Amino acid sequence: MDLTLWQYQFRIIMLGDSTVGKSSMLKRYTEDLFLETINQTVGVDFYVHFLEVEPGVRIKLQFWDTAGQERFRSVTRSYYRNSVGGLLVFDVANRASFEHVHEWYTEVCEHVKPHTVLFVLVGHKNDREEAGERVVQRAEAEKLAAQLGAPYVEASAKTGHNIREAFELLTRRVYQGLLNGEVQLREGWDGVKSSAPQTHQLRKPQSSVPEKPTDRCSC
Ligand SMILES: Nc1nc2c(ncn2[C@@H]2O[C@H](COP(=O)(O)OP(=O)(O)OP(=O)(O)O)[C@@H](O)[C@H]2O)c(=O)[nH]1
Ligand SMILES: [Mg+2]
Repeated sequence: MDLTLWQYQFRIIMLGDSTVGKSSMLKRYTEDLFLETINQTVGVDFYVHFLEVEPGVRIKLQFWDTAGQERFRSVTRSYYRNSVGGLLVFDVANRASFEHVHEWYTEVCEHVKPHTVLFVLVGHKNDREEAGERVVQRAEAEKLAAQLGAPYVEASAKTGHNIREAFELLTRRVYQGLLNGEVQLREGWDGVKSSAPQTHQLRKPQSSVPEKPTDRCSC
């Protein structure tokens, strides 16, 4: 099988304060690597990964890894519009990063109108709980996720816990959105691309996740 073949391309954006571990999550997911010392992202970095969401349906995931630092905001903003999915990341041992999640969410929603972005909220670095460093409790994160209409996952790039699950949850959410019409292919919008728009028919997935009312972007 030609590994470069894909039926759909999804553009996914990584969002959250500097040092919450966005680049580390992508490194773990795409290369299964973790670096204790990793350069802060300057502007935006780019990663690619392929995922088969059901037999015969291969998705090319294009990740925009944005810099969390405020001084890069004008650059990173220009990537919001052509994203179909966003991972909203905070560090469970950094309360400020949790408090800023709503700002990241609002900022993206305002810039993508009339499109919508589907989100997953990630409580990252949950390995820090063992050292007694957790300051954001799961219950409050779940409450925020429900307000944002996003599923919540706790993960760690350091241990690898739930990293694949977080990315796949978002990918499947977008794919499900394509099947049920919540996400649509549009001229002049690069959030989702199809390799064969005229011929490929969207099929029902073999096991579809039932949509909850909270699974919708509320912006
Ligand atoms: N304990 C722990 N540390 C982590 C984890 N993931 C990343 N780190 C560390 O956190 C620091 C910041 O990680 P980055 O991946 O660069 O964070 P970022 O969100 O990409 O930061 P910006 O590029 O500035 O926006 C690095 O020292 C990583 O080694 C994790 O799961 N657990
Ligand atoms: Mg980074």
